[in-house]
Amino acid sequence: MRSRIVVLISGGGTNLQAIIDACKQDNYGGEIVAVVSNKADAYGLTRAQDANIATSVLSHKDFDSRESYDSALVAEINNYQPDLIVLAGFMRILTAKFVQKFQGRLINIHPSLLPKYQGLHTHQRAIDAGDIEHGVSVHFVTEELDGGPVILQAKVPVFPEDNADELAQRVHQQEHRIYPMVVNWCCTKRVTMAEEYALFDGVILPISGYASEE
Ligand code: NHR
Ligand code: GAR
Repeated sequence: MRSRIVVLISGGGTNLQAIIDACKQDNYGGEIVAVVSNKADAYGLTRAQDANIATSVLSHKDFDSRESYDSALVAEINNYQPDLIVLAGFMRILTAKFVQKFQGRLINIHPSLLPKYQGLHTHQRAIDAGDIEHGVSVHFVTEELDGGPVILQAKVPVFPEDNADELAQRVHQQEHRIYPMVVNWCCTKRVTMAEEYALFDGVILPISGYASEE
């Protein structure tokens, strides 16, 4: 049985698209049962509808606190009985209560080599710091913003003439390679979370996540 995936988005949904495409493989471990956005105009909603996936919009602007928004979000997600919740460009910080409900079943893709550059504007910050490499991390979501255990990272070079958009594009290409793969690992339980660690085939991963030896 394929794992049931709910994807949370706020925007364009190119990572969502990469996962939608991966789900078409016969041997993929999961299926997307719903896409939930906090923004009604997110283009990712169109991508989901085009793939015949259920969508819902839950705007944070209709709620007067983070707690009330997150309770409604939990209820909405639970309608779909997911095994895995995937943040794909979801731009609202989640409360501790939300995270606790789904801990170990909740992953995010963050555009930096964590623990560097938690939070926003990561590409500009990497350029401003003069970094020669940058990248992307997939991690389990915990209460600590962008602080949960890393599952996998991919690196890209930073070239001297890069602006933030060019660098973001390079990072995006890597995001679309690694996120569908990690989602599959979570669906098949190759990757799990125990305490504050990510495990791969039952073995604790190092802080930078899985490193292929091939
Ligand atoms: N929630 C928790 N508890 N833990 C994490 O690790 C989370 C999270 C929610 C989202 C994604 C994250 C990222 O990859 C993520 C990880 C939004 C903000 C933010 O500041 C920061 C990090 C991330 C997502 N959001 C503003 C807020 O007030 C709103 C910004 C906006 O709307 O543009 O929520 O980078
Ligand atoms: C991605 O680059 C993702 O890493 C980043 O937003 C983009 C979403 O693109 N996530 C965050 O910055 C989370 N705060 P997409 O909507 O095209 O997948």
